Amino acid sequence: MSRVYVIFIATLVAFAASVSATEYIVGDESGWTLDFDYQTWAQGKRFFVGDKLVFNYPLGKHNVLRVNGTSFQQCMISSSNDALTNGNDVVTLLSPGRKWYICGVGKHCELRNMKLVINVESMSPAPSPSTTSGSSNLVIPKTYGFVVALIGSLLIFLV
Ligand SMILES: *[C@@H]1O[C@H](CO)[C@@H](O)[C@H](O)[C@H]1NC(C)=O
Ligand SMILES: [Cu+2]
Repeated sequence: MSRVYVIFIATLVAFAASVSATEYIVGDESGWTLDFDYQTWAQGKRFFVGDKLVFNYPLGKHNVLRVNGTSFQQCMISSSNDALTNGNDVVTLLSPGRKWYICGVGKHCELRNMKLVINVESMSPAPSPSTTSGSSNLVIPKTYGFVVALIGSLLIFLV
């Protein structure tokens, strides 16, 4: 009986860890584009350390700059900002706190609303190294992982 219990717990932990990091497609189907309301998009979402933001846009049309709050307000681009430019840019949220992202092309930030601010929370299970490939566009909610873990564990328990 105790062996089954150990398997139950191990399965729970393994499943939860493997699917708990959420990948957010910024702007969903619209992607990273002009005149999209990214503040409304971010509303109601909870971002945790280990989650990822994916910025999708046609190569060369836009870019992604991680900036501080001041630069965000003023849409100020400095040469010290490393731009992400490949059109399918994956940003892993590595630390808690406010994170600011703007587009550095033309006046997209100032005039076309290409700016996103989010708050990253620290509470999260450690992301599994196997989920860092960034090739998947699947958004897997945390609750789904838990349900899968629960069902998987129950199956083992019943066998
Ligand atoms: C914000 O970033 C800009 C541009 O990189 C820099 O000049 C400025 O000093 C930064 N401000 C703060 C408060 O760190
Ligand atoms: Cu842009």
